[in-house]
Parts: sequence; C-alpha cells; structure tokens
Amino acid sequence: MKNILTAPFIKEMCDAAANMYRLGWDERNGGNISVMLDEAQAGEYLDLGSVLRTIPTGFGAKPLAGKLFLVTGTGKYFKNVKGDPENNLGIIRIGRDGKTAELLWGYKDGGRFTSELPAHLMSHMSRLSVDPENRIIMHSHPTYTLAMNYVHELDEKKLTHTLWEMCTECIVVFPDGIGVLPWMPCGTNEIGIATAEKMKEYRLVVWGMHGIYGAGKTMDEAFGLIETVEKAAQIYMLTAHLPRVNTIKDNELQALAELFGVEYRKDFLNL
Ligand code: 2HA
Ligand code: ZN
Repeated sequence: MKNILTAPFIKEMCDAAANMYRLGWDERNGGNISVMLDEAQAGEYLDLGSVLRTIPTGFGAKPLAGKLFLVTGTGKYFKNVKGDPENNLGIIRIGRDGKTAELLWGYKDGGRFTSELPAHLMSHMSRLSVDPENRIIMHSHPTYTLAMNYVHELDEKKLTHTLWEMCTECIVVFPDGIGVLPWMPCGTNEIGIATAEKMKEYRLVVWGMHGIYGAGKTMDEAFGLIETVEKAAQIYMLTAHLPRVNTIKDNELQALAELFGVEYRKDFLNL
C-alpha cells in the first residue's frame, strides 16, 4: 500500500484549498470541495475493505452507492488543509442504501464531512447525468462575486450577460452561463435540491448573497470557472460606479463564441 499523503488526489485537494484560502475566497471554515475518486486509484493507497465508522448522510444518494468521495470536513479551515490533511479531509464511500457514508480515511479527530454534503452529492448526481466525466464540486465565497450580489440583479440572464461583458474570455470559459438561487438557508437538503436542479443546466451556480458553486471534470476546470467569474466580478465592482465609456457588444460576444466554437446561451444575448 502506498502512503496516502503522497496520492495525487490528496495533493491536488491540498493545493486547491491553499490557493482558495490565499485568494481570500474561503475565510475561516468557508467553502467546501468534493472529489469523486477512481476506485482503482484510491485502492493503491487505501484498504477499501476497512471502514473506520459510518456516518448518516441525512438524505438519499442511491445513484452514488459504492462511489468514493474525498470531501473537506465540516468546521475545518481551508487554511489548515495542506498542513494536516488527515484531520481536515475525509474519504467516504456512499453505502448501499445511499443514506450512510462509510469513512475509509480522515476526519481523524472524530469530525465529519461538510454540512453542505447534500448540495455536493446531489450536484454530483446532476452533473453526472449530463456529463459522465464530472468529478468535482466546489463551493466558495469569492469576495467580488459576493460583493456583486448586493448591487446587481440576481437574475441568470442579466448576471451572466454582465459578467460576459467584463472579460473577453468569459463567454468562452462559461458559455453555458450561471445559474442563480435566491438567498436560502445553507446546509439544508432544500438548498441541495435547488442547487442540483440548476446543475443539470449550469456548471456554475450562484447562491445569492452567500457564494458560488462550480463543477468540472477536473479540479482545474471547477477552479478555473470560479476564478474567471471572480475576475469578471472584480472588474465589474471596480467599474460599476464609473461612467461606462466602452463595452464589448453583444454581436462581438456572439462572434467570439462562434470563433471558439462554443455552445453558448444565445438567449442570454440581446440580438
Ligand atoms: O461550510 O461555506 O456554506 C462552510 C460553508 C457553508
Ligand atoms: Zn458557504
């Protein structure tokens, strides 16, 4: 058995959490990440027959029965993940009934997975139904994205359109746009269900006045989506109170999307 602390999936998770912390996106225990692991790869580092304890998930995730997930811990700080992965992260396998999680590694101090597990697992189910290669669900509180939530309408078309205008690459990076939920209490099955519904259509979902979710086949994809939204939101917040002299026009955004051959939300442009 190889040392799990050398596993690429642990290193990648540590690096992502460290980057997100340093970017100021994940204060205190803010944010959470889940990664669906490849069983054969995980088996090189873990005895998959040895269950440390079982933890109820609080909802049904039967389509994910038997799947392995590396998940950040509840109450844990992204700041601390890299220095102490075994306390701050855990690897769980979803039980046969979909209602329990078998802990295979981590949460060493008796902890458990993020309170946002419903939103994560339900979003994994949604993304897998439209993209069988999806592996990552990432939640974060990026500063400018959050600031923008207070001064911009929380409307999917309007928010996506404004962000597309802010950086040339936006329509190419997230041509599918951004789903938006109104403010809701977090950590509940209800926000999980609502997020997962949006995830059938979008890889990015804003939780009004709370933060953002990103999904992807890889950590880079999920991270890059959120990073690009955050950059565009920063440009917006730096310019929204100033007279707008120049803008990228809708026919230019269309030309860009066509040049890069991306399937974009045509109904989010005003042509
Ligand atoms: O777990 O970000 O949404 C901390 C959060 C909750
Ligand atoms: Zn949050």
